[in-house]
Amino acid sequence: MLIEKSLLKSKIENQVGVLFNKSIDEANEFEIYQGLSKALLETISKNWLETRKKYETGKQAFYFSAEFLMGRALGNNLINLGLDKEVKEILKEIGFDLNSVEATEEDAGLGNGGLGRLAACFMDSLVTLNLPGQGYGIKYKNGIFKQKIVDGFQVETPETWLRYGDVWTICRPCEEVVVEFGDGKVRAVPYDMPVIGYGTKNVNTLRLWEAKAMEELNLKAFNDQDYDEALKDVNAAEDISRILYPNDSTNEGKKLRLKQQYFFTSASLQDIIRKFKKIHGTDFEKLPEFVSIQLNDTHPVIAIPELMRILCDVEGLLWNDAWAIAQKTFAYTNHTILSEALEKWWIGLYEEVVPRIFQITQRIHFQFLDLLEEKFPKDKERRERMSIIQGNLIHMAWLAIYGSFATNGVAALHTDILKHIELKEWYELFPERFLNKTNGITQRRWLLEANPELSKLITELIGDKWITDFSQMKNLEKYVADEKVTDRFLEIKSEKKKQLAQFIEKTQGIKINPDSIFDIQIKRLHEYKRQLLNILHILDLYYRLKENPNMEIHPVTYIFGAKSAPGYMRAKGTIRLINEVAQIINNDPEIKDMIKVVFIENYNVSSAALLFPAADISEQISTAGKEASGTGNMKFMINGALTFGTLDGANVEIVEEAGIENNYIFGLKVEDIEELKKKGYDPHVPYEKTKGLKRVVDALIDGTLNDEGTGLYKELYDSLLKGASWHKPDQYFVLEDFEDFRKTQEKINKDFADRKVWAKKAWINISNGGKFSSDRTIEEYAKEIWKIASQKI
Ligand code: 26W
Repeated sequence: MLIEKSLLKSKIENQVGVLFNKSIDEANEFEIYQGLSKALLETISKNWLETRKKYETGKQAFYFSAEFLMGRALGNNLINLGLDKEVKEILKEIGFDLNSVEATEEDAGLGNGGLGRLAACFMDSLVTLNLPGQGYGIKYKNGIFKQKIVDGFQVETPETWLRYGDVWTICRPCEEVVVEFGDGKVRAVPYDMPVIGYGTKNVNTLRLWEAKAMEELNLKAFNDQDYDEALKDVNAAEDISRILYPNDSTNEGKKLRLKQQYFFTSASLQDIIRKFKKIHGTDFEKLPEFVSIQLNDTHPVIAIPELMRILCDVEGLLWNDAWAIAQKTFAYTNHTILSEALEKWWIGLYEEVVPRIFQITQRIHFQFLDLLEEKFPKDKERRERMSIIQGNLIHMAWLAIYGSFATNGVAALHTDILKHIELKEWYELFPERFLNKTNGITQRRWLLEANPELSKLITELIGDKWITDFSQMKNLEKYVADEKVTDRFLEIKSEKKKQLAQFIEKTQGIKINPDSIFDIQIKRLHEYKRQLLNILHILDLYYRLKENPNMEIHPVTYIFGAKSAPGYMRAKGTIRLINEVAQIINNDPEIKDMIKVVFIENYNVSSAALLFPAADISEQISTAGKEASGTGNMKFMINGALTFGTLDGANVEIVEEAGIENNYIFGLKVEDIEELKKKGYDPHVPYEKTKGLKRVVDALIDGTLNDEGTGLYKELYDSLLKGASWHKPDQYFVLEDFEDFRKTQEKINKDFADRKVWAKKAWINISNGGKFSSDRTIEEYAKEIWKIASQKI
């Protein structure tokens, strides 16, 4: 064991004393949380240091990401350290409940959605596999906003996880660096967060940078009593790490965002180079032998010209030598094909913010044009399509592919679409650079921690190896015909549903029936994810029940959780719509609780941990071709929910593993959509001919529903039937897919009644989830991209 129980207990007492000058009986839950966390930090501190030393001399991978959606640390760390039972007992002895203590921790919400949470799962897998891998990101003072629902509308309020500091991070002033912008310099101060692995002594590091002004105060202005002026530079510098951009769908092209990107990538590279030089001197050709840098989407791609700057301007290398090094050091992951999300920077802004980097980017651009000319002489159109700088815009994805040795998509279908459609010409040019790395999730947080009841059953049946080797899950499959086992699964599911129902009643005052079907859609709100399709269907079901009160259905609870980008009006309109429909249905006595609709306020990592285990149905209904992978789909699957979805992203691989007959697949496929587009899609056709569809679509504008004069519902209506200057009507095929959606929902509703058959399907899904561990994903990155091997301390 890592530490004796009695010793840990005294450490906690001691830390509460040091931090708050209180005795245990005076402390409150939050103070216990902090004292306990510091005691754990103390306990792992030697191992952390030893891990760092061990990694120093060999090859390391660095994950550059603008987002790390870590959620809470305490519960996860306790489980990974194997101390959860002991600590529960210790806290009980001193009069505290571990769950309540854990609940006082704020989520570290340093991410928007899938991309940020993936980075967090990767951190967990890297350390559990003892791999020398470190994360680099930004220590945002405010993470993703807190969502309040007021009269059905989303209202954003600031998130303040750092209000009382963060006990888990430690500051390292001696490793501070300076980052230079066109308009001056700022200090980048590193904060390290330990990443604790399961069943290993290794402790990895997530390094987050905080921006600080060169001078803490302009004293002269202060003495002249000009207080605004005195703090002007301080605020301007600190603005850089003040807030996470709450957007995961459109490239905003904002100056501050570009500053953030350059800030953390420059600081991280300076850090890496300094450490490299300490061991290897100025032998920079060796850099790719010791360093691999993964660029998490285009957000950190400015690192490529920045490394060129460091190697050429600071270290004095020749351009061509530096370029060869850079290209062998970087690898790039693409997470989306939505063109509005592909980052392009206006050259005027880029030049103003980072003038030297602009010159370097231009040189890379011209060098690339030479390469194109060589490979495709006189092909002017190709050159125009593939130029890194096009007109006034710098294409960061193009820069990424050219400046790296590997480009990967995040699910098989997604990578195929990149290779053969979106990035076709790039694939033609560099076929060897394109790879697939299907995403995964950590079973430690999403099964072991989130669903201890199911975890216990699994361990009883197949032992506990699955916790670090998820392919073991396949051994569960032989119990599919064992009704004692599948009945226990049903009991556990029912227990998790009760727990969620309690949470919903406590936090939102809505009573739901734990015996109803829990049909859950939780993810960022976006048109392509089609929450609108889901809610229109619910409204249709409601109308049909009103018309025909004798209609036989199994009671069903539809649960949504989603944040919308603050400026994304259609997404906000959809949230309002869901809440209004919920109001209508939940308060209609005629419905007699046959349907309930719940919108979970402020969906985040912590509430996700309650939602996934309680689901019967996992809604994964994006327009085919649009969801790069999805990772929520995997969290549902391993908790025994059946996928109701389109053949999109990783859904394809989920049904490949678990069988299409054990899930519910509906709707247009990628090829169908291509064909329909060619033929010419007119949404008025399904609107008119699909029974009941017109009624629910018209409800948006005929006075049935009321958006308080905001025009939000009219906007939704128009998006479906009129289109807009930038898109055709119903670009996400909501109306075309409606009929099949409804038919498949009806089938689900019928099938649910046969509990035994349903349990078998769920069990087969659980047994075949092995592929979707981020351990598997990380092993692939480690072997095929980073070329790193485990280094156990
Ligand atoms: C520039 C604004 C912006 C910010 C973030 C645009 C796009 C993004 C991300 C690409 C959004 C994102 O989270 N993408 C998701 O990445 C997951 C992890 O690979 C995938 O599972 C999801 O399908 C993908 O939408």
